Amino acid sequence: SVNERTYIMIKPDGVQRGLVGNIIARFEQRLVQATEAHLENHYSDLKGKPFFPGLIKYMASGPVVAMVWQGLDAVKTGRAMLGTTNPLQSPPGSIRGDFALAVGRNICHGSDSVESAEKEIKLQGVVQYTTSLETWIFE
Ligand code: DAT
Ligand code: MG
Repeated sequence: SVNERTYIMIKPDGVQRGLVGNIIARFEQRLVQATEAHLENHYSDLKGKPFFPGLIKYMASGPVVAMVWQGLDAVKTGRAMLGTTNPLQSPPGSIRGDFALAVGRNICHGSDSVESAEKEIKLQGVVQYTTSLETWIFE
C-alpha cells in the first residue's frame, strides 16, 4: 500500500565514514512527526507569546528531521550556521539567510544554549557515540 513503511538504518561504518547526509538525501521519507505535546514541551520557553499557538500547529503539521550534532561549541556553531530567527536579518551563506523569507517559516530549529540542547535532546531521545575522527578535528 502507499502507507507501507520500512526501517532503514545507517550502520556504524556509514556513520563513521560521514555518509549520513548523502544517505538521508536519498531517503528523505525517513522522517518523524512531532506531537503537539512534544512541541509544547520543546517550545515551553515561548508559552504566552502571541505566535505560540500558530507555531505549535505549524510544527505538528508535517514530518520533521531530527538531528543531534556533537563537537566543539556545537550550540553556537549550529546557531551561526542557521543565522538569526528572522531570515531578513540572516546573512547570506547562513541556512535561513539563503533559504527562508518569513520568521514563522525559517527552515531549521537550533538549540539556543547548552541547557536547551540537553532538554531538547532528552525530549527527543537520542543516543551518544564517539567518532574516531575526533583527534583530527579538535585540538
Ligand atoms: P529561534 O528558532 O531562532 O531560536 P525563538 O526560539 O525565539 O527563535 O522562536 C522559536 C520559533 O518561533 C522561531 O524559529 C520562529 C517562531 N517565531 C519566533 N518569533 C516569531 C514572531 N515574532 N512571529 C512569528 N513566529 C515567530
Ligand atoms: Mg529558540
